[in-house]
Amino acid sequence: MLEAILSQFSIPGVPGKTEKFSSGLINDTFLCEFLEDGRVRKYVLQHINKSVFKHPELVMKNVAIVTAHIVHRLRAQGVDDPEGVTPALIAARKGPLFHIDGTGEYWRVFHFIESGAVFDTVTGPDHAHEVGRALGKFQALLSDLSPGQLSDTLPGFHYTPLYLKAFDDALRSDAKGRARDVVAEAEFINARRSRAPLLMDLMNSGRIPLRVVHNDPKVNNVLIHATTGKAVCMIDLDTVKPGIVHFDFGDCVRSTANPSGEDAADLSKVSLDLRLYEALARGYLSEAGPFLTQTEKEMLPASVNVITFELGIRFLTDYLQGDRYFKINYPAHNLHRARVQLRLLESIEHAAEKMASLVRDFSAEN
Ligand code: GN1
Ligand code: MG
Repeated sequence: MLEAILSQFSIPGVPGKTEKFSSGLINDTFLCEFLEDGRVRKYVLQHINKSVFKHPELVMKNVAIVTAHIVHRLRAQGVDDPEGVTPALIAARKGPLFHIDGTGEYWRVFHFIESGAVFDTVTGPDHAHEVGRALGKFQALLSDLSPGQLSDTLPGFHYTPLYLKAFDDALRSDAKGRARDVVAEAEFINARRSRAPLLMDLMNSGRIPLRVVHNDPKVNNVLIHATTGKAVCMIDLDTVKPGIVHFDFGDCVRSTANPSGEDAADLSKVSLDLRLYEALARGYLSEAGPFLTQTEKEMLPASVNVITFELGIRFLTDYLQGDRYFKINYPAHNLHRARVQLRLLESIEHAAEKMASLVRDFSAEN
């Protein structure tokens, strides 16, 4: 079946091995080999999850605009082979850049970036620095792309109050009889409700600009060069759309500066590692510092708190609703994921002052 789908794309050579690839929680991804002139070339085939992305054709349009813009900018900067260092789409034989199969499902193919590796957890401060640098560079490359050119493919995606409302509703209706499992977590969330609108209010206040942002820059959405350890690029661009840089910074830190990861086996070991945070923030501001406004910089540390709170609520709500959104590997997976984020949030609260002072220092340097 996958071979029939691959045949719909303009890929030279003869198809070979195809295997499941990536640990993403939303789309299905495959790594596909093709034999071309005696050489094996690899491609990434992806199926778009339509229950999350309701308008896949708009997602594809956004991805096409953003990847083309980055390729163009890199070429202008003297990079010879931009397709080798940033995601680039392969044309479909009939349609534009994607294929719709007989059942209405959407597929697309990217060039595989040979030099890159992904990690589900951070390996140390150098890695964190590179993750931050990749995010800053990504935003910088897109800082001259007008957000109005992109569609809002996930309305309300980082509107924390909406997630809080969905959580309240799920808890009240308790459709799966799981509310009794989340009593302590619900209390923890309740005590922090007032912070939910912080980023929304900032975005709507007009005090900071709307930009093109990634929206999902977790640690395994950053490609790292397998031998040099340097950042190659950001991947997983489906969520790219207009937003504020805080959605990105907050998500990147909550994912990268938690060394035990989203699936941490031991909850008591979950915490924000300030050394990793420092390295990430330094890397990020070395690239993003020059184009960010003062207010944007000042609000960066608070975004970590809100986005971690948000993801904790999202996982917990999905658990209450019967795991409809995030892929799971075992029944209470989303409950455990929520507990990890909420535990992480506690440690972020304790580190707030130090986090703010580090960003002030790096902002002064850039
Ligand atoms: C999802 O697709 P993936 O695994 O990169 C999710 C993010 C979450 C993340 C948590 C479209 O990202 O918002 O932060 O899981 N993406 C979407 O691991 O909901
Ligand atoms: Mg991903």
